[in-house]
This record gives sequence, C-alpha cells and structure tokens, in this order.
Amino acid sequence: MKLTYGERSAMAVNSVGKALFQLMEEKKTNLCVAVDVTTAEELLRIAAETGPYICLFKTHVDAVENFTESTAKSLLEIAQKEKFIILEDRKFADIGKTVSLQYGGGPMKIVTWADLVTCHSISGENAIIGLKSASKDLPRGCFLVAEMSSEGNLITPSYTKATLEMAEMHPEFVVGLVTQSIMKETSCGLIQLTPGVRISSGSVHSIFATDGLGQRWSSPEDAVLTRGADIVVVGRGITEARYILHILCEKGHVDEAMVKKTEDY
Ligand code: 5IU
Repeated sequence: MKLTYGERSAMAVNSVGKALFQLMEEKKTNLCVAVDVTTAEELLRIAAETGPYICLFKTHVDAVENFTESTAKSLLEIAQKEKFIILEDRKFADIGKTVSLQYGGGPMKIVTWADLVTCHSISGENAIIGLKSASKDLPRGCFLVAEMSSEGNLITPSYTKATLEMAEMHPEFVVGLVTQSIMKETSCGLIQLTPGVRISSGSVHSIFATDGLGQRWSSPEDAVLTRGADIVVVGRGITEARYILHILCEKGHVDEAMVKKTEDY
C-alpha cells in the first residue's frame, strides 16, 4: 500500500510530525540538510541558502563556537520564511530526569528553538517521558535512533526492534525513527529518517564511500528505494560539495585548503 505524505500526515499523532509530512507534500522535498559547522555565521548562511529546498534543517549546536540566543532567533526567522523544521541532533542518552534538564536548560536551551530532537532508546522510555515533560505545552517531538550509519556501531536487530516498539508506544512525542533499512512493520504515521547519504558519480546502489572516520554513505536512490527512507539526511554531500566550495572560495568565504581537502574524498 502506497500512501502520500499528505495522507500519512493524517496518521501522525504528534503535531510536528503532521506538519513535517505536510511540508514534504507542499514543498515536494524529502531532503534534510545536516549542518555540521563550527560558526553561527556559517549555520545561518547554509539555512538561508538551502531553506527553499529542504523540509528539515539538522543542527549540532554544541559544535558551534558562538551559538547564542540571537543565533537561535535568526534561525527561527529563516525557518519561518523558508518553511522548514529544525532538528537538533542532540542524541539524548541519559535517564529521564537528566535529559529533561539538558533539553530544557543549559547554555543551549534546546527546547526553546528546536522543533525536534534525536534521542537514543538505550536508557528506556523514561528518556522520552523526560523530554516530553520538559517541552511543557510547546509543539515538540523526537526521532528515536533505531539504527546508525557508522561502521562498527553496537546496535543489534533486537535493539532496533525494541526501539520500534518504544516509538509505537509514544506516538504523541516520537515523530519517527533514524534508520538505515526499511522498517516494514512501522506504522505509517512515523517518519523514517536516513543519514549517511550523498551523491556519487559512480555506483548508485551500494555503499560507495567513507570519510576515514567510519561514516558509511549510500546514494539517495539506495536510501529511498532500498532502505525505505522518507527523509534523506545529507551533510557534507551538500555543505562540502566541490562546486559549492569553489564558489565560496571565489567569494572568499572558505580557503583553498578546504576545497583541496574535499577533492581527496
Ligand atoms: N548521523 C549519521 N549517522 C547516524 C546518525 C546521525 O551520520 O547514524 I543517528 C548524523 C551525523 C551528521 C550527519 O550530522 O548525520 C551526516 O553527515 P554527512 O552527510 O556529512 O556524513
């Protein structure tokens, strides 16, 4: 049975999950850009440039040296203008009480600006309950990590199965799963988000590249058609694409060493 993202929106329980499905349908995009950068200026530049083409903007703000409340405010303004949802890939992994503090407070105050976050299932369902309690009445939700793209990760099929079950138990807060393979038994209201994707000029069906630090990339075709991705997460395939870096180099935004580095991938 094939359903449109619009039809699946009606099956989502969480309001952000519903909105994400609707955005995908309206903007005709299932692209999430992963923005692993170190400055707020770069983060905002990429948000403005990719905004029209994405449904989801994935951050790691703890890698950004100068992320402040004002960065968050500017990011929210761009998100509203370009219509995308913000996902902070925090991968919460602690007990319920601790994750509620990390999410709601600390220097990043993630709950105030990120529509969605990622969370590991390792510590049990109370992590979800903790996040939900910290979100109070804000429209918020999370993706649970069911599988990882990295070489040698310790996730087993039974861990993945238990994570799916946990997601099904909490559809009011869990909008979907981070996956690498098709989750046939998952309800259609949950979204499958697949990182480790980039375009290669070579093979389109197999894992074709790595970054020397265990990342395993596959092609968008493979991610969507074989691995069941609803949304593909592309980081360096966009932010470090050779032709984009050449343009940025000409404008003086990055130096030649950076361009040279990507030519080595
Ligand atoms: N990410 C992965 N693999 C995973 C999970 C998250 O790559 O299994 I869970 C994150 C890490 C990075 C982005 O922020 O997705 C991928 O970036 P690249 O496309 O640059 O590899």
